[in-house]
Amino acid sequence: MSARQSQLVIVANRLPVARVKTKKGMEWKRSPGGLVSALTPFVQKTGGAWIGWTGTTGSAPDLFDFEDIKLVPVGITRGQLENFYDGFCNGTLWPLYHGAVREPEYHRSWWRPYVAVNKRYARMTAETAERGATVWVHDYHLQLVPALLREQRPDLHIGFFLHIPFPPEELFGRLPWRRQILEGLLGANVVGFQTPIGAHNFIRVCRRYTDAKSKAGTLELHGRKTQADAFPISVDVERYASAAESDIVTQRAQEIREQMGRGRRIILGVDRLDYTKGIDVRLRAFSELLSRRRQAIRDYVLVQLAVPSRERVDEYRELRSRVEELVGQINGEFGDVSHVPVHYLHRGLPFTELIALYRAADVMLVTPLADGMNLVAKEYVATRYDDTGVMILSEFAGAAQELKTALQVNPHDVDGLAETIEMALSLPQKEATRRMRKMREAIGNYTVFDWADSFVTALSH
Ligand code: ADQ
Repeated sequence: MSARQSQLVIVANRLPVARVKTKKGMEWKRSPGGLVSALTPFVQKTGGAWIGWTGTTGSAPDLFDFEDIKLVPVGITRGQLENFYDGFCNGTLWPLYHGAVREPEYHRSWWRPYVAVNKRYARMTAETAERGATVWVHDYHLQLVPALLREQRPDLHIGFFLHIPFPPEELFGRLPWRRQILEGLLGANVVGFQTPIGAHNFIRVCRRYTDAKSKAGTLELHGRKTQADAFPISVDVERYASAAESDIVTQRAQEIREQMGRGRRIILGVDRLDYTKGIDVRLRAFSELLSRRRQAIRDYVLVQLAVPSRERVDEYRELRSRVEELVGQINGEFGDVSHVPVHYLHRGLPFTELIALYRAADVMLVTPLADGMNLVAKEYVATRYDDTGVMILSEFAGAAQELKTALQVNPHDVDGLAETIEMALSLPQKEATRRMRKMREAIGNYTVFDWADSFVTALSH
């Protein structure tokens, strides 16, 4: 065992840092994103460790300290990247857990590397955790780690949180390795989900496919107990709200409005370019709206941001082509030299630019076909400090459980979505304010820090 062990260990697919090129050469920089900023203070406070992949294949660098966190890099080979990550994680689990919106593929040649990589993470965690330490494992890439770790280190408090939906029995039951996955998760003391539905689905399949018995949210297998519960993730509400009120963002939002055309209504979509996010259906709905309201074409503009994602996977390359073709069709059919109906950006934006867009948008379109939570929905609400703006939200995003006064839609229904966009654009101000105020109350002061706190507290009981 290593001489420097830790009292709190985070285990995630990725490390909270990435190697980036700077003027001084290659340097490690903290990765953007809510999860990293939520967990960092916890780990720092306890002098804890974070185990994860660096994002590049080949041999892993030695462990190193970064901002008071001990980082333990896990090496992934090119073959594992193809079979474990692109294959089993993103070709089997991702579509299956998202309601099989794409057909999941089941290959034994993907499963074996999944087991091997999970074993490597478990071994490295066992070497890193102090006696009686708390270990928090994240997401669908590492579902076997809790039981593998428990075998080696029964003294640990092990928690697992799933960031994506946990599917219902009729879907989960298709997985050839369903029992192994469930027994893997049941190695944890606490298994957390984004919504109560996820926890409920998990308890049901454990009763059906394992020998576990359940009572009031607790499962018992071989005399060991696992609590299954919902811990909805949130955002750093204060950070978004104060950025939204800053002069620089206010000015930039005003500029965006002017550039888009004075008086024009701005509709915004912000997503990772993923087939679960419903970007293509959304574009078809916008096209439908324009064809119904030809006299008002110049009144609206749709801004769609799409962060590049999983570009090695065929499905994702095809999705990109389909989305870009649809954008081209809409602009070709409804645009003219002085008006472009869809502005499409295929890249990540700096934080202040993103917030300025949230502030400039009259209508926010969040229409995933399935989504664990969807942080974009909560980010938009957090930036509406003046209760302005309207949000259209998919019934199938975890966020819909909390943001009940959003205009909720079935994201598969092109006509319904076109009608809801029209309704959003003509919603009386008073009604829009009432709805947004309720959403802001729903998020309230429950931040991503409270989320992390409540999970760690549940784990320490
Ligand atoms: P994701 O599927 O990645 O997360 P989401 O929750 O929407 O989805 O988070 C996306 C993040 O990327 C947001 O913070 C957003 O601001 C940012 N982003 C998107 N487009 C951007 C752009 N063009 N420029 C800059 N930033 C951009 C998974 C699950 C979700 C769950 C989260 C957290 O799929 O359901 O909410 O984990 O648990």
